[in-house]
Amino acid sequence: MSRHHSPAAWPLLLVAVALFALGCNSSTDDPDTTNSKLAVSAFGPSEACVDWDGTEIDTNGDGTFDGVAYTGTTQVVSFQSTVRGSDPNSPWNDVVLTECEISYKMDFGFPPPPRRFGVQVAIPANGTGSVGVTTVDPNDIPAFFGPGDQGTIVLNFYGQDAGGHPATATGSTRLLTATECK
Ligand SMILES: [Ca+2]
Repeated sequence: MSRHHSPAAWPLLLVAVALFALGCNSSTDDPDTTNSKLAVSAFGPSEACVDWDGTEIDTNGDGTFDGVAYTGTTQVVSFQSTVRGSDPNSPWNDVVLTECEISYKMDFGFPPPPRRFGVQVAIPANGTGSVGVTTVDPNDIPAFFGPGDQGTIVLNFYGQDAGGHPATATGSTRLLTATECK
């Protein structure tokens, strides 16, 4: 480091440092997160229909119904990547999501507990991806869902891009209940 900077050079140096700091702090070039912004673009089906009363079943094969089976809801979640920054199509911006956390907000009454589980979905830079997710666990239905219940299912996905930077995506879908779901 030179000891011979003239005082007149300091203002220029300060401007350079300030510009550098701005560049680091802007959302376009944050080195700690991926440049691939992930949107949840669709749910298929668009809503989670919970068959709250289940289906009567014959568990012991004697020809009469003696139990109830519940079917959870599965939805395909689609993602869209939009890469920001200077090198939009770099494969370093390809993302793999590996974890999903689901929480529930019921309009009335108690929600089922949150769930966290592994997923595997690749979303190329500026591309799309999709994954099937069990949005309502069948084991939660008898305890938490009844006629007319409605709510919102919130899904948080976690993963990283090819450069190891954390990546996230968040989406939500409506939950409704019925005695018959398609
Ligand atoms: Ca039913």
